[in-house]
Amino acid sequence: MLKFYHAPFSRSFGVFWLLAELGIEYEMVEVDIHGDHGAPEQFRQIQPSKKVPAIDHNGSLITERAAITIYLAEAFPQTGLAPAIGDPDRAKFLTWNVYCDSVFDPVLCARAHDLVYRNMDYPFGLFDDMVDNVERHLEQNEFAAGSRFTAADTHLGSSILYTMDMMKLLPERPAFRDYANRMAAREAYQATSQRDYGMAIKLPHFQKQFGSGQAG
Ligand SMILES: N[C@@H](CCC(=O)N[C@@H](CS)C(=O)NCC(=O)O)C(=O)O
Repeated sequence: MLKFYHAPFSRSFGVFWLLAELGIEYEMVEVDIHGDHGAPEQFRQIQPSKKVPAIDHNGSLITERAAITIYLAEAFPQTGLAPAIGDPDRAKFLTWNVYCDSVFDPVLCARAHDLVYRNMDYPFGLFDDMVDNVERHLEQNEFAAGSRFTAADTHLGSSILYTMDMMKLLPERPAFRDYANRMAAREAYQATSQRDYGMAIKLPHFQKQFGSGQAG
């Protein structure tokens, strides 16, 4: 049995999209992360920082997006979304999954909060280095892991789409736009976006932001 702990319009979107790409059955548990103190206290038993996503697969709890993404792609190998050990794409598959959480996301959070720092002071390094690295990679590779779509793209793709188009934190560059367009054209991405939006507009937190509370 697979349970997916999710909140709409959040960092758990990439896993939501991956589940659609995998085409597997699961039960979704919607977590309200918009309370005065974030998610309810009992959610800490699932995710120690009370953050989504998390999954429970046959009693095993997995947290952190990179771990969940790699775990799911490997648990359902028939979908071909995880390059196996020995596959030349595996190095990039692992690197880019982890890079999203350990460099891309914290660098952009630091930028959003105007943190001024030296490269050597934080493990995630500098904004310009991150942006140039992602750009170089996407100029040379059609997908995160190289030449084919893998689960690393649901992670990198959702991260780029969200931070470039919604947050306006990642600068618009041709390589990012081309990649984002390729990702957004996927059927599973579009279906998941619609489902996620449908969930978000039911929440008072987002109704305030959308203004009317109605779907556009
Ligand atoms: N390191 C976690 C971060 C997940 C995360 O930041 N989730 C946010 C959603 S955007 C969250 O649940 N925030 C709720 C809160 O902090 O109360 C991961 O990569 O899985």
